[in-house]
Amino acid sequence: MLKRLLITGASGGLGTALRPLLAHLADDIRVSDMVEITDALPHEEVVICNLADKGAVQDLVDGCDGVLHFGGKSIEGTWDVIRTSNIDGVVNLYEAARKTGKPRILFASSNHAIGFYPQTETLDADSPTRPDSYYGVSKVFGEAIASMYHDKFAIETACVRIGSSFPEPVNHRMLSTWLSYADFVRLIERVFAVPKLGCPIIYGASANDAAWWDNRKVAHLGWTPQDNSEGFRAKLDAAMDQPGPDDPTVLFQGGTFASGDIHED
Ligand code: 15L
Repeated sequence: MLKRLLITGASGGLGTALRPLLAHLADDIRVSDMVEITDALPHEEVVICNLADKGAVQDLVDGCDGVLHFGGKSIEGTWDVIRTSNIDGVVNLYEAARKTGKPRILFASSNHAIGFYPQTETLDADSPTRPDSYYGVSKVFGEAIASMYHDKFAIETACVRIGSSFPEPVNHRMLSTWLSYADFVRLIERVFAVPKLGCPIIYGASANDAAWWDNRKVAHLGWTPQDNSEGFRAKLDAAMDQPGPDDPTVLFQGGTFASGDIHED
């Protein structure tokens, strides 16, 4: 059990959905975001913090032995925005980790680190990255920072390439990428429980029949996802047309992030 778990990006989609399910992980939970946290739970200590502010991030991480790093920009943006939140932000986090108690970290990477692969390919932890956007590039960078701080300073990180973590899949692509909240919580539990974590690349998807990703190289974590998107297929078929063969949502693993244009300032 952790003494103090820090959850960054606490007001974002994942932070908001998962926080009520994580109270059992630590004696104390510190939640942070750059915007107000309006739904803080009684057991949560709230710290408002901009990840681009190096000094503030050091104070934020100090005293924590675990970090769930959901903070930063979670979709494509201009380079200025991505650089500030996802490049500077992640460096500030790891510098703070190095200078404080070297907490174990779960880094919310993304399928957009490999989003340019065709949906016909199965990937595993050793597949080279193929980012589909500035956002995807920033996730590759975050994984590289995690790797360097592991090799140099023994800070352990689970780099989770999250697929689509929502209450249910909302389009046909998500039949392959869906990660249920319950399976994500099971993964978080394993990441902080396993005696030796290292710095593995983990694909964050449920046990979907339509899977593209193979997690056998991280079997030592003992994570067994239990949900399957297949139960939602009939509902999706009834709600929308199947996309055509040239649609980016059936060509690329990252879907429309791969076909999207550069976001200019
Ligand atoms: C992500 O990385 C995003 O944060 C999320 O909003 C979804 O777009 C997800 O990927 C996805 O690919 O479905």
